Amino acid sequence: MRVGVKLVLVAAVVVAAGVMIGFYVSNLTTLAGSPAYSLPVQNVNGHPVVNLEIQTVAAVGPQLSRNPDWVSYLVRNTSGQWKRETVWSLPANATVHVTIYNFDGASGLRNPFLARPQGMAGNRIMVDGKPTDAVDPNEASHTFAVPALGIILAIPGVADDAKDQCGYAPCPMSNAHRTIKFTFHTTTPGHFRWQCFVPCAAGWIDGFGGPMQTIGYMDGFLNVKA
Ligand SMILES: [Cu+2]
Repeated sequence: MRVGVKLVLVAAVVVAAGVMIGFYVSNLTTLAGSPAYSLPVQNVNGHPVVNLEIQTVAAVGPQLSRNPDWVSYLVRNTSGQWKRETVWSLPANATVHVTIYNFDGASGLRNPFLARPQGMAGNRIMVDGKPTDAVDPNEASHTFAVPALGIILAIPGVADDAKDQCGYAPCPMSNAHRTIKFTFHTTTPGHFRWQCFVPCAAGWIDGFGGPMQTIGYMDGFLNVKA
């Protein structure tokens, strides 16, 4: 084959691969896999306040997903039901009180720097009622991070030998869990990605496939609206 023909073929393959990767990424980074949930907003002296309740689970279960063994985040709606919806609509310039109930064991952080909570009020979190400004990196199950807002925190896991561990989600509060609380503030309107940075997707290459890269499990968005 002539060199010119080879070059044209290589260029065509590179362009086709680029277009396919583009479609793949745009599909993953839009609302694929998760409907949006608008959190109820309270008005406290003219200031919007939102309570966000989340649970993190080792296995999402057949009731909530056709991938029952995938690790996941769930949100509690106003009727008290846990939903696999990770795109959350919030008002701008609001105070957001977050409670995370973690029912999953530890996977550990690859980057111990992420063990120091940052970007929330006071740069600290409450872990089982205790104020904490550094989590043991080996204890982390997941992180909740909103890179564009500078928010990152590690979620400590349930001990391996804990009793009454959750099988499939939604997990009842009677199952072993850790409780993490913190407050952050939204500012300008925008579409902000949030995600877990712990390679927690068991059975996938380096723990980063499947639920780690699919909106509706370990990733989502904050739709901050004016
Ligand atoms: Cu995770």
